[in-house]
Amino acid sequence: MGKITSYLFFFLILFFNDTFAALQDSLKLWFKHPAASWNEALPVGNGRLGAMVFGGVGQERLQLNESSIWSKDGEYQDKKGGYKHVKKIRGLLFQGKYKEAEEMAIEKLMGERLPSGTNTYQTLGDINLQFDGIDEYTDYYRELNLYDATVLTWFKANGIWHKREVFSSAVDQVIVMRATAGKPGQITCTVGLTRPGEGETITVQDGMLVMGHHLSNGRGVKFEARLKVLATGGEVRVEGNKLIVRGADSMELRLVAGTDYFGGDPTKLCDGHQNKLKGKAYGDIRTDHKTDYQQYFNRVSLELPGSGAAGFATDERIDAQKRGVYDPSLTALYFQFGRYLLISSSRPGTLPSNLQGIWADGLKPPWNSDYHININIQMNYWPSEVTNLSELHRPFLEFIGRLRENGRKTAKELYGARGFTAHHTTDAWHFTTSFGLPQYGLWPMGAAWASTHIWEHYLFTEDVGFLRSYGYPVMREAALFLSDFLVKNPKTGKLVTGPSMSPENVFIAPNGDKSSVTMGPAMDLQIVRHLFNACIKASGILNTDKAFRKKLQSQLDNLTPAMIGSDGRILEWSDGQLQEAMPGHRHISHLYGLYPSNEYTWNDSPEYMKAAEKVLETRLAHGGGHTGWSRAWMLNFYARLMDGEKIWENLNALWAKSTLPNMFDNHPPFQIDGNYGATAAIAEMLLQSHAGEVHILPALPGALPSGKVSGLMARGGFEVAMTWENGKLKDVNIISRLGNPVKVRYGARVVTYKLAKGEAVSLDANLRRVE
Ligand code: FUC
Repeated sequence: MGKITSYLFFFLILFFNDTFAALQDSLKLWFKHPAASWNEALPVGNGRLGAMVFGGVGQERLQLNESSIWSKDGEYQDKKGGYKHVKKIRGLLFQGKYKEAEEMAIEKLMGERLPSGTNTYQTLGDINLQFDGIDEYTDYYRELNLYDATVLTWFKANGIWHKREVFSSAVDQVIVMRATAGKPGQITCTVGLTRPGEGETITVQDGMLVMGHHLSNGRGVKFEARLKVLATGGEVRVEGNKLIVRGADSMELRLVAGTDYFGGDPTKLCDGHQNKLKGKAYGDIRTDHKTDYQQYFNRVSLELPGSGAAGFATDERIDAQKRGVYDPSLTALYFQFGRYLLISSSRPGTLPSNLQGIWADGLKPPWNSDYHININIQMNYWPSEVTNLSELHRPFLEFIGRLRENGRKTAKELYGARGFTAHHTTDAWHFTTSFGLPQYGLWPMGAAWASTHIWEHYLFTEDVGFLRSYGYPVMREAALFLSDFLVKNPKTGKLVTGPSMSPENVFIAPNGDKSSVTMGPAMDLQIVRHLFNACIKASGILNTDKAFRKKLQSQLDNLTPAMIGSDGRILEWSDGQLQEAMPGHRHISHLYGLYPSNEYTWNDSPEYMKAAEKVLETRLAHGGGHTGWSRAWMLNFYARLMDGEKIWENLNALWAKSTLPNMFDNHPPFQIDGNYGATAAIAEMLLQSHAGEVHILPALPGALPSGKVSGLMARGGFEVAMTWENGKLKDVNIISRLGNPVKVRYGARVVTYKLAKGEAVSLDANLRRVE
């Protein structure tokens, strides 16, 4: 549909159906039909308990998750005595004998999974509802309201309105659904609880549906879920392992769950949740949920006016992107949806947001819905600080520390090194070894990259207590591994990592052999610089570890620099003779120094910025950015390159090619990292702070000429609000949350203001103070 037709359609809807008009809002995902598949269902979550709500009419399904439901069928084992072979493998690599080295690395370093089963995140099960007498319906509408984190379904059946609300409360640790109708006695429903696995027990106890299971024959997680059904009017009775509600005025479902993952007893945990809920009215649960959720969500608002597309259902808007329909306010919706997903899948004390957040169907979701740490889980947390959700970063930061126990053993056994290491992926059981194919598995940099998140968290919060008691010790151990792992390249005398690889790419050696394992890939060296510099600064702040600091500095001084090839691109592998086997590869690892690190800036290293631009051009020319997360990473690169037009182009491509009807990112299949990565990029387009300045509107696309944002955070603890018009800054307000002076940049203009803790400064377009 063209732009003009789109507007016409919008006005027609307004004119003929003001019901829709009343419901439409810029912060709602809404649809005119029930979800036909999981990718159309809508997510709710409290960081731990999640549900995908289908919005069915006669039949409704809530697919449930609990973030610690993990099987444990295999145990990953470090290859014994791997360290004895590292020197030989390095020697072969330095001689350019890549194939030989890789074969030896497979044999001597890559671990095994014993027994061969895979550990995986799994569904908790389904709530199945069969409503009587309401198969025919009209006036259907469903929405996910990002203001109050609630999914609403409503429709008319037999001339009577039906309304259903679903949310997941962090305060009460419960998923609630309430069904009401426009007339008393209209709700008759069979309620079931099911799970696709084998061996679950589903019983009725004290009038509740109770499901329990101990996964992997007692080796995995043990869980219990309880579903209570309350009805006003009518009756509730038990039939087999189902509950039947008959002729009720309203019906309420309350689902609680507990697992032994963090050491508790599932039954007692369920008791605790239920006791807390006893006597608590629906309205109070809902109000508490809303208040709790909004303390996070309301911190940031983003308005991007300019299209009438908010009058279209969300799936129609996403579909319209395939035809290039101009829809600027989709940016704000996508951005706030990303924040919603983080608030709903990562709360203090939970496991981190996994490859699918917490929303995964079945017993074997893609990639086990695990914690890939060669880009994916890091990307999940890119928006956490800048979009003012710093506390929600913690589950990831704490998870990194829990990798230490295994990671120390892996460091020692495989590389003869101190400290801790982890490879490309891990799971809820925190394995750290190298396994699978070298193309992805032989990369000991996962813990190091993840540990830089602790430093980024510090830069935004300056929480010295956290840095001292937890953050620095973790970062230090990750750096200690790298410090031991670095080795001198005999040809150059400079230090490199290795054996390692550039995630998950393949090169062609001069003799035509294809392989992945090498010494000193660019990304490794950029991670070393990021983490070592962070440790040097952190140990200085904490006034500790002088000798270690010196050691890191001397290693940094001697590290192989990132190199630019003869064609003007940053080299992905230090050996300039290696050719790319897949020039459009989805990983763009060698630009780590551009984002998420801050090694390259236009002011300090324009030659690297240009070389990074060239890398992106080539990747895109060969089909790069084809997975959602890859495209989202490109958005962040272009934000750092300050190229607003490329951001807009790639944002449109993300929606057109990699976004599912429910706005979930599409790898394909669904993978949540792209949602988070693009959310971070939208923030980076408006505000950056990695170069010692609070940079206002560094990469605004021409397609977003006017807008308003508040609540974005900058390093140093600055909260920033601003408006812009006709592509130019109008005004900006900066609050110094930590009492730091602010150095603010807009275009070429840079001004510094001294500010007390909590003090705000309002500036005009020339960065002059206004009262
Ligand atoms: C990385 C990527 C894949 C996928 C997987 C979960 O290894 O290379 O594309 O996203 O993680």
